[in-house]
Amino acid sequence: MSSLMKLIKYGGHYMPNIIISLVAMVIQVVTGFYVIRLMVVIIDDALPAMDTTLLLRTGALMIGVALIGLAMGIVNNFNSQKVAMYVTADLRDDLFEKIQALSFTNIDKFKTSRLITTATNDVQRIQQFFQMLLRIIVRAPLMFGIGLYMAIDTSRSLSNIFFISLPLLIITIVVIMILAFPRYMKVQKTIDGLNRVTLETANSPRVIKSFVTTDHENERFETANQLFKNTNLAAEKISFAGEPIFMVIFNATIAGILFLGAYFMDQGLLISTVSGVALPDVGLLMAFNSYSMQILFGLLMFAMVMIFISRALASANRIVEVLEEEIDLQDCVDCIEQFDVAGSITFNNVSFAYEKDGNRVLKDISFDIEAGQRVGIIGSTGSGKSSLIQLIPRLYDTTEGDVLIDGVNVKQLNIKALRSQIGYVTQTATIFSGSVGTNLMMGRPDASFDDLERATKLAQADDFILTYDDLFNHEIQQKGTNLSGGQKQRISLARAFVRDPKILILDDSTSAVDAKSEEAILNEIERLSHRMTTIVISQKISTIKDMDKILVLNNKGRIDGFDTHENLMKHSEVYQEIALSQVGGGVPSA
Ligand code: DGT
Ligand code: MG
Repeated sequence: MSSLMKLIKYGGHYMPNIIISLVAMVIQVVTGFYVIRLMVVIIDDALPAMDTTLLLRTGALMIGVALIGLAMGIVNNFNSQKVAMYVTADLRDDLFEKIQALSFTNIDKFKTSRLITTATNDVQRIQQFFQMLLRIIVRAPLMFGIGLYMAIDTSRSLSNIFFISLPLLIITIVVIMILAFPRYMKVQKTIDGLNRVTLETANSPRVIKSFVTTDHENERFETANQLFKNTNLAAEKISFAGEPIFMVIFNATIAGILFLGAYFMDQGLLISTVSGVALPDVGLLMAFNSYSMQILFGLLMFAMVMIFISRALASANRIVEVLEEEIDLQDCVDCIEQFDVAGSITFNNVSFAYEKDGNRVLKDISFDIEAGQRVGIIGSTGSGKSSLIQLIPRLYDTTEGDVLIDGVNVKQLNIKALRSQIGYVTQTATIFSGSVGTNLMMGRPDASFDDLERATKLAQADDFILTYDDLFNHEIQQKGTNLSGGQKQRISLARAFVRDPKILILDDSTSAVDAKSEEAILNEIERLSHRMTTIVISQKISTIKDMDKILVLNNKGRIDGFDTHENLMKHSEVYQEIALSQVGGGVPSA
């Protein structure tokens, strides 16, 4: 419940709307009761005395009061919708901000599909909850409370019926609440499963179609979909079952009131005397009946609120869990905020595991790179090359040991300032929808046209970008689907060059680029080496053999050598093996 309370606090910014909404609701409820009173006047006073003036006056008043009730209902509805929309928009903003701040370890823990469900579906449930809350939460107890008071005031003897019906209704509500909550919690989890399959399928349509695994994907989706349907049904069944039970108790109460009323009248009770004539007090019975309906409707609404609360509670828990997740990769308290990276990099006995107590993918790694050096990294797939370089911009923290830049531990540097001086081109080129320009300017938002032109030339991306009529305004589709693999790589390379970084890290970033362009890129890097330190990961010896030094990782996540091509050919078994396997691939022997 505390998680829901935390979200309710989001309503604080919209107090005026909440107050208007609640006041309108109170007036609406009061008008409902006033209409009943007016009805009693008509039945008990106007009709028996055939007082047409009173009848018309009271009738007109009834219509007026009912219209006020209607208007207040609209005011309440409008304001509660507004508050619900605004609150959830704020909540979504906060969630999005938080998700962006999460470290990779945090994201691995939650899983992407879960974060998507939380940012969309869970927030949607909170929106529904807010709408319900402002429309019903005050109305239900008011209808119940005033109704009960008026009913008892009208007839104590008839009120005895509530000793049976109210406990029955309350027990039903509590049981539904207890049964529904855990089921709704499960429903949200199965939506995560659905999202996971949908995400994977939508992300890789080409793989699925070319491997003709559509049937397999359909099956996976079907399973997830069935699970969702069944879990949802199990939860909804509880709410469905509640409805007829309520209606039975509801109708039985009304029948009981009429029966008791008739019985009392038969016994000579509930008689009123109009103009000296003793008549059954029909007005009283009708009024009592109407108050009872208000009481029962109040409870029914309360039951609905409970169902919405149990749904919202499941979602609120999930939202608050994300909002309160401790980001495990934090800026230090006394960080060095402003610094200019010169470019030397040191690893001191670094070990690294992706999960706490998980497998070490890097073990006891130590090396020094001087500022301005060009360093190649090679090793078999899965040897830990990508893992290693991600520690430099501090995308992950080391499990043991330290990474130093210019002799300072990266943990003591302001993360943003550190990352802004590193150009990191990831192994899979990630391109965003927008234009070529917006993609490049992610490297540096204040980049000029000349900067973009220079960077595209360095990345050998000018040959295709300059053929576009609209140059940097050229539209890129989502995930860069209208670009070839090599074009995507060159745009992401250019994005790093735009930044004019002090440390440039290329993770297999020229794998899809033709040999001529790759050579040109490497030549540019050599030309710029006085300005930046460069680390180039590659599977190909031909790409890195001319680097100042080459770091060789073995398949146990340890360093097998850190030397020049010539020396490694003499001393590193792993390097020799790789070289041997690539003979004929343009690798001259040492
Ligand atoms: P590559 O790109 O195929 O040549 O391989 P490397 O050398 O870049 O390997 P790397 O660093 O991606 O992976 C090393 C090990 O770490 C491998 O066993 C897979 C595992 N690993 C990689 N990324 C993640 C991750 O995000 N989470 C977890 N739990 N494990 C990961
Ligand atoms: Mg890799």
